[in-house]
Formats: sequence, C-alpha cells, structure tokens
Amino acid sequence: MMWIPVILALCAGVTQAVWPIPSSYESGDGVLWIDQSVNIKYNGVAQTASGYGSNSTTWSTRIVSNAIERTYDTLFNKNFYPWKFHPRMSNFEPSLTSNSTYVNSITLQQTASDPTNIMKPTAGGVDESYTLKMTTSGDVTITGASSIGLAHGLTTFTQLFFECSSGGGVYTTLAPVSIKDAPVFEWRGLNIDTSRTFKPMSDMYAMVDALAYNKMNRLHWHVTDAQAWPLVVPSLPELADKGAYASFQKYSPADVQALQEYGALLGIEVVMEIDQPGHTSSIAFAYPDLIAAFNVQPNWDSYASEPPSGTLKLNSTAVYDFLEKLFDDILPRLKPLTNYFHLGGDEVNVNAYTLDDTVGTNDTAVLQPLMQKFMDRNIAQLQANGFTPLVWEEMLLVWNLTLPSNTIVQTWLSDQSVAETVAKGHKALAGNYNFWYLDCGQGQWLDFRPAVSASFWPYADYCSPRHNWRLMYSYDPLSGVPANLTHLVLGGEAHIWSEQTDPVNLDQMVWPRTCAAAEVLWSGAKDASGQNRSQITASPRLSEMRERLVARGIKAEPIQMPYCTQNGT
Ligand code: CP6
Repeated sequence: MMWIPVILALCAGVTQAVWPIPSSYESGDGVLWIDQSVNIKYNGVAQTASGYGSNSTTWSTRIVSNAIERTYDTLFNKNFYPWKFHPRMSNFEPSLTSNSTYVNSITLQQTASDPTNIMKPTAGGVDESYTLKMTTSGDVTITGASSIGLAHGLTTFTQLFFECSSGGGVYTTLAPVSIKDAPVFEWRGLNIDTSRTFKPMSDMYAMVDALAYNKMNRLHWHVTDAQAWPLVVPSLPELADKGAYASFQKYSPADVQALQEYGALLGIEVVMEIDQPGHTSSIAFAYPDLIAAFNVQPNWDSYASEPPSGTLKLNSTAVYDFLEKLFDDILPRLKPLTNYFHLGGDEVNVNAYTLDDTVGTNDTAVLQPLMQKFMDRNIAQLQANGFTPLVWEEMLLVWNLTLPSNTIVQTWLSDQSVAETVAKGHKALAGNYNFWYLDCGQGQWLDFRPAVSASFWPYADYCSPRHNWRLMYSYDPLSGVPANLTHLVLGGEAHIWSEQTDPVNLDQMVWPRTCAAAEVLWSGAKDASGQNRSQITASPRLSEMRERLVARGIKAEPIQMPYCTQNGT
C-alpha cells in the first residue's frame, strides 16, 4: 500500500512549521484553538495586548510588551490559511465545536535579568535562547534568559498557528510541542543601501519587521555612497541639502533615532555605515574641494567601481577636519542605541589618487601609510566615543592596515577572505558576493559607457539573472575556516545593493531569499549529520514562511507553485 507514506510526506511541510528551524523541535498532531481571551503572564504578571512600546517603562518591559502585542496582531490579524500545503480540494481544516480545546495560558518566564545594554546587544551581550512547551491541554510555557529570547519564543509560537479559511478561528494541529532553541551566530544581518536609491522610512520599518520575523538582529544601514547623500547632518547641512537626490529624500536625525528605537524593541541593532574614502563622490555636491577624481568622464572606471568617480582626498587637513565634524555630530546621537559604526573602506581605486592634489600618485608604497593614518584618525574618534569599528575586508587584506584587535572585518569577496581575516586574529562577518548578494547590478552602466560590452562587468557571470534561495541556502559562513578559529566568525549579512532596487521591487528582491540567509545564521548551514541542510525539506517550510511574510504585508516572491506543496496531487 503506497498511499500511507505519501500522506505522511504530504504532512511534512506542515509539521515543521518554524522558520528558521529550531535547534531541537518535537511536535504531535493534537488540535488546539486560540482566541483573544488567552491569558498571557510575564514573570507572574498578567499582560494585555496593548502595551506597545510604552515609554514609561524599562527597555525589558517594552520589548516584552511589544512582543505580546505583535503576537496578538499576528495570530488574530495577520495569519494565513494553509490551503497550498494540503492535497487539492482536501478538507484539511479541523472543525471548531463546543468541545474544542483552547490554549488557556501563555506563561512567559524570564530566567535572568536583562543586561543593562539590552537595547544595544554588543558582542555576546545578549542570550537569545528560549524554550517553548505547549501541552495538549493548552498550557504554553516560554522561557528565556532575556526579554529578546522571550520575543523569539513568541515569534516561534505564532508560527505554530494557522487561520481557518472561513475566518472562523485560529488553530494548531501540532500539540504537544517542545522546542529548545538558540542562535548559532550572534550577528545575523541585512545590509541595505539607501544611497543608490532612497527608501522611505515606512520601508525601513517594514524591513525591520520582516527581519524580526526571521530572528535576524542587525540592520546594516549603508546610508551614503557615491550617488546620493540622504543623511541629514545638522552641523554640515549642505551634505544632504545638496547631496540628496531630492529635498524630500532625506533622513533626519529624528528618523534615524526612531528606526534605532523601533529596531531595539525587536532585538535589532541598526548599524550605520558612512563608506569612505571611496564611494564618497556625493560629498562633492556640497564640498567639491574634499573630493579627488570627481566625475571623470568618460573613463570613470579607471578611477572608481561605479560612476560618478570620486574619493575623499587622502592627505588633506580639510578632509580630516570635515570627518571630525561629521563624526562629532553623528556618533553621540547614535550612541544610546548602538556601540557599532561601520567605516567602509571597500573598493578604493588607487588611480584616483593620481588626481588628488594632496597625494599625486598611485604608488601604494606612498598610499599605504596615508591610508593607515586616515583610518587611524577615524578609529581613534570612534574609540573616544566608545564605538567598536567595522571595516570592509580590503582595509585589512588589500591595504594591510594595522587595526585595533576589536575591529570587525566584513568580508565579501571569498571564503578565503574569511579565513585570512580570522587567521589575523580579527572577528569576521561573512557574506560572499557569489552567494549572499541579493543584487549584483550587472549591466547598469551601459548608459554611461555605451562603448563597453556587457562582458566588461566582471560580476555578471555570478549573478545571471540573480542568486536564488537555494544557492543562498547552500552558503556556509564557516566554509574554509579552521575549527579552532570558527569562534571568530561572528556571523554574516545578506546585501541589498540598490542600483536596481527601489521601493517598487524592494520586498521582492529581499524576500524570501533573505530567509535562506536567516536560517543559515540562526540554525547553521549544516544539519545534525554535518551535511548542508536539505533544500528539499526546507522548500515547503520556506513556502510557508513566504505565506507568513505576505500575510504581514511583505510582497515576498513565491518560491514555487501550489502544485509543488500539494505534492502534485
Ligand atoms: N557598493 C559598495 C557596491 C558594491 C560594494 N560596495 C558591490 C560590489 C560588487 C558587486 C555588488 C556590489 N555596489 N559600496 C562592494 C562591497 Cl557584484
């Protein structure tokens, strides 16, 4: 009789509902219903659904009450019904009767006090683990050592439930449930570029929401680049007044702080990057004297990786004064909600310095000490303000800079970059562009260089048409790293460079592919037997996750048609 295993296989998509997959997960097939009268207690105190981020309480209380409000909102407003995951035309839903069992209590128990910096989870500072138990009689217990752990537990909890097609109730078919869960990597991020195209604040908030659904915890904000400077810096107002694309495409200090706070409530730290000394030509709109090799035409590509070319002058007291003023303005305002700042340092083109009147050569023997001095100045100012610096890998691996040992080096070029970074004793972020770049922007320069063939763009082969979720899922941040150094790999980031991504296609470009990176970073790339995780078992679960994102207002792409999750029936 073949049909018994077939039916079991059909259920597989639904019985492992959680994304990213927990370290340990057991469930049954008991039905439980849930409605708004469910009692929620936090450390013995009854909670209501409307505590959302009240300012009068501590961060810990705000984080938990925010998580509770979101739990209600998700379960009762933003659930989905899983018709795509059951055989064609099947009557898969349990029926609600007067004898049905409801979840009667959710007990949140925090087993330790939050660290004082719970709103800015500096390296290793926050225990994000949790346990979740749900009995067949409807008692739910979630424990965590921190408020963020409890929030993760509630996120998982909502993923066990579905809505009836009739709108007639919210149910699980998975009781009893026992989950024990903790992240493999402490840095689980997305890098978003708001220079090439502007993203309104509403999109930034929505991005933070979606990251939280995936238990990610960093939003790397690549806020400025060569093409536009949307960041308002009050002590240097012309930067954005002249460098933004339009007067209505700016981020005010209040916007930045609001995003930081919104993230902190969800355990997501916003880490800002001001890329330099390359990728800075937008400064020239306000301060042309600070930039060398600005907008060289037509051979911009001899001086920069993208048009318009331009770099901060490397040996200029005016540039040093500018940077000091810039960071004196930005850092103290970021400080309440983060200890990280990203100094950039990628893709510096040495030829630009032949046109730099403070240098006048592309001789790296001359340039290297100047670059060291340039970054030393920046890093000293970061350290004076209590920040931990991040830099792109080129600063360490191409320029051979000596960096303070706590500098986090973000790699993007290869597995070898990760291995070399940790071999030099630095903490590394992974995110190889062959796997975790959501967009590689090939071909966008043809308008600028009509004479250049498409094959000029060296990355095109890797991105044609773009990386799919399976490729992203197959990437292991630890590949190539010797076992005794894996502790130096903090985690990694997916990247949404935005030459060809604006608010119109942002959701589709980022989701659900970033879910693949999220699962690798939370659960690890390998399964219990040391193999890469199966894409076969992941795909129905990811399809479900995509339905959740859609139900929550994210326009995530489908990864397959219903025919696949219905197993062809
Ligand atoms: N912008 C900045 C970019 C890229 C980088 N830095 C980039 C490089 C290669 C590819 C895609 C993006 N657009 N500032 C590299 C870190 Cl394929």
